[in-house]
Amino acid sequence: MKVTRAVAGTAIAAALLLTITPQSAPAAPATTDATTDATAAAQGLRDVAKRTGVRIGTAVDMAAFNADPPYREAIAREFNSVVAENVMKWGEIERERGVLDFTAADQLVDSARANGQQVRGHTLLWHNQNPGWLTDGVASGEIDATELRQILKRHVFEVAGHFRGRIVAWDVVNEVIDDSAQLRDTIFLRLLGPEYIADMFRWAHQADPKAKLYLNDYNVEGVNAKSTAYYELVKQLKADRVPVHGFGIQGHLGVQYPFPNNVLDNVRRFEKLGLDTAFTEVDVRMPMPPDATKIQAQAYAYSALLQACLLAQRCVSFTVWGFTDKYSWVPGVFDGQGAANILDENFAPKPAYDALKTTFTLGGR
Ligand code: 9MR
Repeated sequence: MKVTRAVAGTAIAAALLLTITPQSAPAAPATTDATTDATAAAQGLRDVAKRTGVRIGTAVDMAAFNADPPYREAIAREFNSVVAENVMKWGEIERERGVLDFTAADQLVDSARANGQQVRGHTLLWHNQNPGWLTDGVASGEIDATELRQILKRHVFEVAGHFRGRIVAWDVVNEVIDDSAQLRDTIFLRLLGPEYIADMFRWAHQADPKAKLYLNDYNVEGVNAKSTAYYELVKQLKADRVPVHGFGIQGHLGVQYPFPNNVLDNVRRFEKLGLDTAFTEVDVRMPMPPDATKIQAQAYAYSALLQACLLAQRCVSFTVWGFTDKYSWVPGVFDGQGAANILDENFAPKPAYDALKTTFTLGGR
């Protein structure tokens, strides 16, 4: 794992990487160690994150939330930011055309408020998890371009309007550029043309003027063709005075792949355009079964992404896409892979959890 590339050349990075390497951690007097360990163990990630100004978040699976008290308790203890893994997506909210169901999403927002957590909104537009009536209607030609634009606008006003004032940041458009760095071929691009992206931001801003409005995607951690396409898109949106405020870097990594190049440089170039940044869906999967090497590589990757966030100026939050291996989208999508999260199936901390804690403790602004 070439984790040091992400933050190379900085003393703090070197120090952090050293401290999460058990073999090279300097020995300290036993009493100090014991005290420090006890204090750290009593604290959740949110406690150690606090002094850095970077929020620590998780995606929440509302089925697990309602069925599994330890899951719910861990969310309250460890995180000061949450995002709905699924229940704010269009297909979940408007399963039947014209019938809006905010029950599960409201439950999450209410619980966040009770626990002093911010809420990220995910997502107002995506090419997946859309209502059947929408995709079928477009496919059959029953919904034409004019109607699609009206439907989309109404959707933004209904959903962002419903949560107005309660969502700190919206993923306004999710995954709108593909891996060949072109605007993704979706029903929205086909029928509405590239202008739909600017429209989405303008509508979202009208619907909830205080929410920070983000573009969000995967495979944009480092400097590469896809992240550069976003960089150019943001420049254009800014030049057109479109209200875009943030760039969300999902951070779905795997230990079997090289760690992305120049993560900090990438974050900084978006910040120079005047945007906030956030890591929005971090997980680090591995070929199963786990072993000590993979688990350690995973800890490095989590830590290195968080280091880039802490070393940047305007990286506001670091969100993991689920926190326990008990509930994860990974095994269902990537055959033979899993163990992507920071706690195991029994909610016991893995080295990645400790690495995040150490990184938060030592890093800062
Ligand atoms: O984790 C989500 C999973 O439960 C859903 O089945 C899936 C549907 O495609 O979406 C997953 O979340 C995705 C997120 O919304 C956008 N970025 C990629 C995430 C993982 O697929």
